[in-house]
Amino acid sequence: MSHDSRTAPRICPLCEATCGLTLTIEGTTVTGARGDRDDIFSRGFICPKGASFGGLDADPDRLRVPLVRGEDGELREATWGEAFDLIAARIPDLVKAHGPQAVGVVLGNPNVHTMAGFLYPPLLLGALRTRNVFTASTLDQMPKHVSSGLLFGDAHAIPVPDLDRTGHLLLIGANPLESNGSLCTAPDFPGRLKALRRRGGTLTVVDPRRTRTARLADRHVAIRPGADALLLAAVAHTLIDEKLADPGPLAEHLDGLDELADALADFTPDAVAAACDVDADTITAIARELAAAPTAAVYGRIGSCTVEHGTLASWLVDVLNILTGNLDRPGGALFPLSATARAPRAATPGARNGTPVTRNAAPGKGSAAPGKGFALGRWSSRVSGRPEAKGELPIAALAEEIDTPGEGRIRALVVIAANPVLSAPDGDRLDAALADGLDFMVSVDPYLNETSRRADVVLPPPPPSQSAHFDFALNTFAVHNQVRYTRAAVPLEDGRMDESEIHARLILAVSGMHGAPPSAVDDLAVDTALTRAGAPKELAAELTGESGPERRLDLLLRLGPYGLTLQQLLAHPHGIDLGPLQPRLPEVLRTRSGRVELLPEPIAADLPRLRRTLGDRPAPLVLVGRRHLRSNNSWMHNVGSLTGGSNVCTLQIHPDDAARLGLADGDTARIESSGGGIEAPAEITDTVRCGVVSLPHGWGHSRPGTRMAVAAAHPGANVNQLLDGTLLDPLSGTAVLNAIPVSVTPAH
Ligand SMILES: Nc1nc2c(c(=O)[nH]1)N[C@H]1C(S)=C(S)[C@@H](COP(=O)(O)OP(=O)(O)OC[C@H]3O[C@@H](n4cnc5c(=O)[nH]c(N)nc54)[C@H](O)[C@@H]3O)O[C@H]1N2
Ligand SMILES: Nc1nc2c(c(=O)[nH]1)N[C@H]1C(S)=C(S)[C@@H](COP(=O)(O)OP(=O)(O)OC[C@H]3O[C@@H](n4cnc5c(=O)[nH]c(N)nc54)[C@H](O)[C@@H]3O)O[C@H]1N2
Ligand code: SF4
Ligand SMILES: [Mo]
Repeated sequence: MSHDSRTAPRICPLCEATCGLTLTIEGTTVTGARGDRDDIFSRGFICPKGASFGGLDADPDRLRVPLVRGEDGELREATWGEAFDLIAARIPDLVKAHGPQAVGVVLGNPNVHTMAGFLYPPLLLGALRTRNVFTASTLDQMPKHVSSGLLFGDAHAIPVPDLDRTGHLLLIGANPLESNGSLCTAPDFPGRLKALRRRGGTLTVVDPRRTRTARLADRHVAIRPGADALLLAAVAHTLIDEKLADPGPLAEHLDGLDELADALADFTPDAVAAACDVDADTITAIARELAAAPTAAVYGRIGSCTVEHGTLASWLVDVLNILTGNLDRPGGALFPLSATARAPRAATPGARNGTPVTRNAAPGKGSAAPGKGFALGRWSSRVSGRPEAKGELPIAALAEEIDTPGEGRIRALVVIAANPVLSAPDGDRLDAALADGLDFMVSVDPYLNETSRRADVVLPPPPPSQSAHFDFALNTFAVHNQVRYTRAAVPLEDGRMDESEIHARLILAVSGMHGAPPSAVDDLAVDTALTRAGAPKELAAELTGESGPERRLDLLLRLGPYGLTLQQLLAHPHGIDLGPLQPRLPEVLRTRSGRVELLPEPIAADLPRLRRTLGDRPAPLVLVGRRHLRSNNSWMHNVGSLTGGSNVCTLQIHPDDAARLGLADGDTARIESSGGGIEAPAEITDTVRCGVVSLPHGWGHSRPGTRMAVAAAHPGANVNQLLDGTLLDPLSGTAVLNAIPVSVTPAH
């Protein structure tokens, strides 16, 4: 280490595991990253992405200053003043001329990994009053939100498996050994699964691929893709049929148990076996194991969400947790309580210093007060009439909302931390819509990539070393209640703007308040939060912090269930342990009945669609996705240390299928589906089951006009070009990204 070398803690923002890192810093450059052994949650764990923090942080292709499109149509570097002046000159006029729906907003995945991405988008949407809101959720977990909204009345009440205490984990369509977990924040997920086995627990993995996670399991069920809802329905049926269903103390909060039994009557193991390609005995065994385990948790992720019956599968996951008495009990699936969650209604004003008020809420007694419930389809998309879910429209419908003429068409787009040209279906159509169909587009993005290259203004946030970090969203899915905050490890470089300030100035610029100080946005947010919480306005004067976002964090902590403060977090740089997950029913319930509604009407109405698939002839070849540990969606292919090796865009295919189709390892394969065709090298492997091929997503970096040199050198193919965006899970509007019928031939 040189004389000016120092270390600083930094929570890793690169995936949902939220590991604590110790950065080594020389001058203002991050030269190393290791796992922080003192971190109260991650205890030293790190993965290759975290270890490459320095490389990602210092990527020379990161934009340093805003880009603005000139008269000549080319993007050129500009000052922050010019960039916001242009936004203020264009967006309010478009709204005036065409109404609020003329502005669309796209929010991408990294918003869950930045403070700005949590604190400001709600205010942006409030200012714009547009219904044209699209996020990565409709490529991801929206089915789970809908299922939780219907079951519990709160789309954000998502139970997470109690990984560290469960006796049995049934894991469906998730590969945490590559993804490090999702909707289940658990640093060192692999170690936690191994610990489960060591303490005598068991793991069942349902996945058409023999993944690294499946290889850890006691039982791997290589299901036919897209059939999980059928499998889970048959497991639920078996529990009921064999009188193994016992919700235990949950029973007093449940509505619809008898109706559920009727609704699932047709889904016997024998009836679903052929469609799942899983024999009936295995299905029965899964049910019996689940019922017999001292505690168990069912957990489903991408492979159970981004499929035709994603909401049904997501609902059935929790139906199984409920039927086996594992919902809301230690070792089962529980609702985390984060430090910035809104304090439960039973909150007592005396809560202070890390004692959660929920313990005073007399758990297990009767029903919660009736809530507002959860409504679906309060409005629909203009062109194909897709219902909203959670205030969002399907991102697969974004292109048509731009390129279809008529009243209410999107004419301006604000894209924050999203790359839908690669991550959403039919990027070619969306790309053309962005190029030809928009009057104005803004991207808040550190890179000039496949999507931001179409923007008229690109606003680049600073690299993560120069940003503070707090996990507002991910702590609500954590397997252990805890709280950690890290300030920027390196001062903001000259000419940079903090992402929070970018968001605040953007809000002012679109809402006719251009030129007002960004603190006005934070002051307004503080005031609103105090009003909503019924807290005294004087609290605003007590808040501490160096910046608007810090003061807002302080406020949310103070209003939160543990009554913490920013100063306490700063005094504990490795985090504060808030204890294992606790039962929280009935206080989490927001249904109109104040009860868990086991068979909500929209679910009951969708079951016939599932039942009809029992008679379908399965497609001979279907496509599924996959993730690689050294990658993340579409934006991490630009760092040399993370690319290459097995992190490549190949078509994985079973040897029998390859032989049948005349493909040798390394041959270029042509993959076609109803939406389009692409080519990729074949990788012959028996880790995919027969009848299934797999391509990773986030590739296809071959478009001109981007500025990501490493990625462009190994572009890969965009799997989402196989889709035309019409195939959705109807209840959630989530794009079907797995179990796509395809044909594969050798390319000529
Ligand atoms: N076929 C297929 N498609 C998929 C999936 C799949 O499994 N299969 N997975 C889907 C899933 S789960 C998701 S979540 C989506 C993700 O899709 P998107 O939400 O589009 O996310 P990314 O592809 O990760 O792109 C993130 C963008 O944010 C930028 N960015 C990175 N860091 C920051 C930052 O700190 N601030 C800002 N403002 N921007 C930043 C990156 O440069 C990039 O442009 O992809 C989906 N697409
Ligand atoms: N390294 C890395 N980590 C990531 C990401 C990344 O891109 N790379 N992305 C992050 C994001 S945004 C998310 S949402 C999470 C996702 O986290 P996970 O859900 O764990 O992600 P995947 O690795 O895609 O695992 C999905 C699994 O489902 C399987 N599958 C596909 N179709 C089906 C099906 O029909 N049924 C069943 N049972 N299984 C099926 C696939 O073979 C795959 O193994 O990962 C996050 N972490
Ligand atoms: S597991 Fe996720 S949070 Fe942990 S170091 Fe790797 S990328 Fe970062
Ligand atoms: Mo995701």
